Amino acid sequence: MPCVIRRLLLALMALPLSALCAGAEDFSDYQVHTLASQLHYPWAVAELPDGSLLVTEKSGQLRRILDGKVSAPISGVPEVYYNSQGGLMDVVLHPQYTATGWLYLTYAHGTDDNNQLRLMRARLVDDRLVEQQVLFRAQPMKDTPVHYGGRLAFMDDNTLVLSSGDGFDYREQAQNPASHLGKLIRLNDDGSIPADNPHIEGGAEGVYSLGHRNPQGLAWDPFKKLLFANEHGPDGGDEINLIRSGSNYGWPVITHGKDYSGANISPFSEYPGMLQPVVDWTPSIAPSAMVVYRGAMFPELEGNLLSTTLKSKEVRRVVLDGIKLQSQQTLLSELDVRLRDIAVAADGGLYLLTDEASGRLLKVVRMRE
Ligand SMILES: [Ca+2]
Repeated sequence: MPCVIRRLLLALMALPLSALCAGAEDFSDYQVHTLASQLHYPWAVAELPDGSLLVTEKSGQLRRILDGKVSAPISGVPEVYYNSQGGLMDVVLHPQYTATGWLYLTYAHGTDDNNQLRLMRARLVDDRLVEQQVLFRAQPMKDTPVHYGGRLAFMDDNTLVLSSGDGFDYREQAQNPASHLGKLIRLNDDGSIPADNPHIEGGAEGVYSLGHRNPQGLAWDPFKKLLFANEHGPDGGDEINLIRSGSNYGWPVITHGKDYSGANISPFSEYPGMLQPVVDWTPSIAPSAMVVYRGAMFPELEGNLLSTTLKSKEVRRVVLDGIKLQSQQTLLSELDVRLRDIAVAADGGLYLLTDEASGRLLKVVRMRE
């Protein structure tokens, strides 16, 4: 039965619309505009209060985009270790940016033999970064240029969650609480450790959850007060997890994926004390970023999880029933391009970044009559 008819019937029966239709309406009547192009592997976008946009390029530039004009690189960005998946990664604004002026950047630092994920904050003054402070250095150092994680999300209490990948060759470290590899890290906005972080026996500073592989998307839902993370599995086993303080998400003890050789990584897909994903994507879609959609422009997407993907070249829409998977839908696959980031604009539109050597910043808006 078409949703609109169900709506009418349900309205007549005075049932809540959420009973059948919430979030399940088709996403249509949209347009995609190109706001900027020739961005070199852009990784993250953040909207400033004046409507201009900050974009990171993996090779180390932070640029500001206004009215289609792309600025020269903003000065004061730290030198990054640019190789393979390493480079300049996320940029997010402090939740009270207008008052505090802080913006936060993640990046790979070091050399081929000795590198790590770092988090810094700084203030932006006349297209210069000033008052730079390095707030976090993932330990121990590693010698692979991959699996950094590197995504940031603020929660309501001004604490900041940072995803730290397993470094690929170090997957067992995801279960070692003393290592930052394969963890989510929670910090105060000044980099100090929140007093209410979980107590994990032998845990490294800031560890909030364990057992992650390469978490690429983090999304805080201010309505439901829930934190979601997506991550890359190996061959199969990509996941969305609902993040609970101090919990273990299983990698590499439990997974639905296999090694790229086809070998089993683990005989287990469940284990006592390890949480199951909300969504398992086998085969892999390679999720990159994720948002919980809360905005005015697309009411049909309200509360949905939207993940950009690299391998399957789409925005994967996940509709939840409470905290359980209800349905999924592929959006924007007609773009036919690897997508690296997604962000919700102040007006409720969607920003997307394409993952290309000559990458684009796109904005998805409602079609006007
Ligand atoms: Ca898992």
